Amino acid sequence: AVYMNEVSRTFGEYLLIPGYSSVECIPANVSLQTPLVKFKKGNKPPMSLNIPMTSAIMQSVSDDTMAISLAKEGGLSFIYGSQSIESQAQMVARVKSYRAGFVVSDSNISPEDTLDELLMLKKKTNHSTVAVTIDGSSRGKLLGIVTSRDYRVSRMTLDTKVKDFMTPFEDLICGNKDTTLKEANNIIWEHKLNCLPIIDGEQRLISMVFRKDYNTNKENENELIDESKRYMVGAGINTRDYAERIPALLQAGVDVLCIDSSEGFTEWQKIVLEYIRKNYGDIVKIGAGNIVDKEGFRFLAEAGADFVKVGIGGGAICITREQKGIGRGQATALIEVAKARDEYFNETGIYVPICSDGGTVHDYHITLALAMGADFLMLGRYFARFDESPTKKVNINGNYMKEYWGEGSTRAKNWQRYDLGGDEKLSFEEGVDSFVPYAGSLEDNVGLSLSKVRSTMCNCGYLTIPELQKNAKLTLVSSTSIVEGSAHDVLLKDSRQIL
Ligand code: MZP
Repeated sequence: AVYMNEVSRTFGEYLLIPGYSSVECIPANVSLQTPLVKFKKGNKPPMSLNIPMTSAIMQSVSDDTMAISLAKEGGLSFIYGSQSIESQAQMVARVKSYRAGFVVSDSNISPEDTLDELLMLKKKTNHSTVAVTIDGSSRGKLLGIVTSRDYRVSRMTLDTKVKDFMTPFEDLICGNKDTTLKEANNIIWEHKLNCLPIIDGEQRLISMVFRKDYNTNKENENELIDESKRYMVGAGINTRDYAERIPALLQAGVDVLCIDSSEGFTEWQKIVLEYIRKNYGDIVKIGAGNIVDKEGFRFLAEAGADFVKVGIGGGAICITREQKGIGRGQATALIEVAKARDEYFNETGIYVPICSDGGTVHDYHITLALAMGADFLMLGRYFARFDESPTKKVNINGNYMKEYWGEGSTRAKNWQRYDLGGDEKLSFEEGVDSFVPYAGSLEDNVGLSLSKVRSTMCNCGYLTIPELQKNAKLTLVSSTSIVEGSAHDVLLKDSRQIL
């Protein structure tokens, strides 16, 4: 056997040392833009993220609602692959057919409002037509559907009430008052309707969104949009049904794929990467993984991966290390793979971005991962806590929780992610079914986490991720200095834990 002399370490064992900050080094000047896929020296990456965050390829994390919300903040979701090809492709198509726009009003518009009021807004913003929709995240009941035919302004008079130009429930092809937004979107997709659903929550319109062809007066400059103003979205695939799944996802408009596997240093992944290159050349972008050492990185980079995912056994719901005794501390894995990525770049002139996947617990871990060389992160537990994740919010002993389960749990039944060939189904679990504390909206939380990342970068004196990667000074911490680092030797008045 070969013994690795270095101890396998986690993020919690490191801290950043602050450095000199110039007066320009303020959070507002920090850019978090980062490459998503490989590029040649001297060229610009063909795809980048505006913030270094992607959401995990998991049933309990990444559906179309999550994808739209995260793209609005500048990150990217990989829609989970442990579902039928058809339903995964539908989720992708829904993200792609969602029109990037802006919210004019959050609460003041009701079905009693007249078209006149809508037209006033239209005039103010110099737009030709309007569509009304919720801001993407609610799973409320459907009130009605407006088709493009119905919302043409010329058909309406100034005193038409909003509710009068909603298609009545009875006229819906297969929806009714209890149809959820998800089901409505299915109807729209299935019948190729050019329309946006009007949904309530409380039987009221919640927001108005102007469609992509309008000028916007409130834009999030981070929004992750390709040229036609559609949000970018990724999707997970497996090494079994890829030849059927990939064409369906591409047809639905997916921007980037990722082979989703608990252990990716395999010939199976090479076969899928070769399939992509043979059939689609370099046009289709695909990530691979997960690996935890330099050999794994090199294997996938040489096989043609557009990015490589790092991390085995560090996920919050993961019990792979306990069950099988494989894995590596996330920090140690990342540091070694980042070095291998840089060596590969020096040798070949090709930069293959790496993604730190799993084990991010505190916001400062995001900055540490970037400093250790990650180009972006993939997070599961983090996003599972938000309104936008697809799971139930439940009240447990007075506290709200969201469900979060692993892809290796019997609940997910994602055998493809774990099997090693043959016909055997999973014989033991590698993941758990759990709750995580409910934390509110994605927008608020991502905003807060990234403000911490930006201010730490400024404390260290860096305005970009590449500068941080190149120059960061990191130190190991002893267990007693960890104690020193949180409130100590005082009696807390408020004992709530701040995560
Ligand atoms: P975390 O952000 O919750 O700590 O970790 C999320 C990552 O854990 C996922 O992106 C995936 O790589 C990994 N994962 C998902 N399911 C399991 C499992 O059931 C798992 N073991 O390890």
